[in-house]
Amino acid sequence: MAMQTFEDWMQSVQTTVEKALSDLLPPAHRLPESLHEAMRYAVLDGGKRVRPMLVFAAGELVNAPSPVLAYAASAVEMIHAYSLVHDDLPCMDNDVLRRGKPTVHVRYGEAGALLAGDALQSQAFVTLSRLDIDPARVFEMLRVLSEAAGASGMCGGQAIDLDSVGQTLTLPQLERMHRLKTGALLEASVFMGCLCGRFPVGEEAAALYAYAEAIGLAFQVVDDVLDATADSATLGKTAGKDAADNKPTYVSLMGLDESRALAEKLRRDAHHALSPFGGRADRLRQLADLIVQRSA
Ligand code: GRG
Repeated sequence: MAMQTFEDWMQSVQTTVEKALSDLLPPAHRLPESLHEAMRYAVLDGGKRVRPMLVFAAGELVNAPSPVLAYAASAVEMIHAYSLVHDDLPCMDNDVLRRGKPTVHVRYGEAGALLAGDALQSQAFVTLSRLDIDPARVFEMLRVLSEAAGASGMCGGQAIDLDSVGQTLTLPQLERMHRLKTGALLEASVFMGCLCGRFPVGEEAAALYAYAEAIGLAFQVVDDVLDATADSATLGKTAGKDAADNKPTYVSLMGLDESRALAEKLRRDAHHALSPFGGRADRLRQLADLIVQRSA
């Protein structure tokens, strides 16, 4: 059978995940309606769904069942959406545009956005706890996702980010911040996908760790380049914020050309890491290309 094109595969994952998210989130008409509406507004009908696609691509490598992948992918996307809602709040990045729409606090107020983010985080773990598979595997997914989201991952990176405004960071310090803030959840997406099937061991496990690390960092290097070069309409969020907020970025530390070269090197590292899988890992390779070559 001919392999589905990457575009068709992306479309089918996006459709599957959109449906799963809609089913797994509380219905908008259930009380308290404003909270449920805000949760759905934050998650549905927007975003590139890069993390869910990583879950599916990694899961397909280990023959994981699609319905299980849809739950795992939805849980990761709920955590990601919650982080965006909280990051956009006036006490953090103070932004009014996200995914081409007014941010959640603009639409539902600050308290509404805070609560919607909190509830999305809980809903992610509720979702995983409802998986009807080996409980040991569910436990491992809960551990992987909570570690990636918490103080040793995304929240820790966000704290360093907030403390770094107006500071000069060294490249290793910048890399550490991004590995936590952005990389941890992207890496977890790969591992969550693998946990939906039989997690690879030995050389293959090491290959996946190396791949996940490379794309996690590449994503942020490209994010810094796009913030400096793309416009708000293309990004669906306010462009040029890093420089306006005096934030250390790859672009401010290395310049545009070197940042682009670094992203390309990380893309090649990601491809190289997957060599033990041969052609079986082509979706993960295509996702590495997408992450580095994207324009939004
Ligand atoms: C508030 C706990 C807490 C954490 C926030 C992820 C994050 C940490 C902040 C988001 C700010 C930001 C723009 C980070 C750069 C990388 C990033 C996560 C971009 C947004 O992810 P995309 O491009 O977004 O995958 P879509 O909308 O496509 O899902």
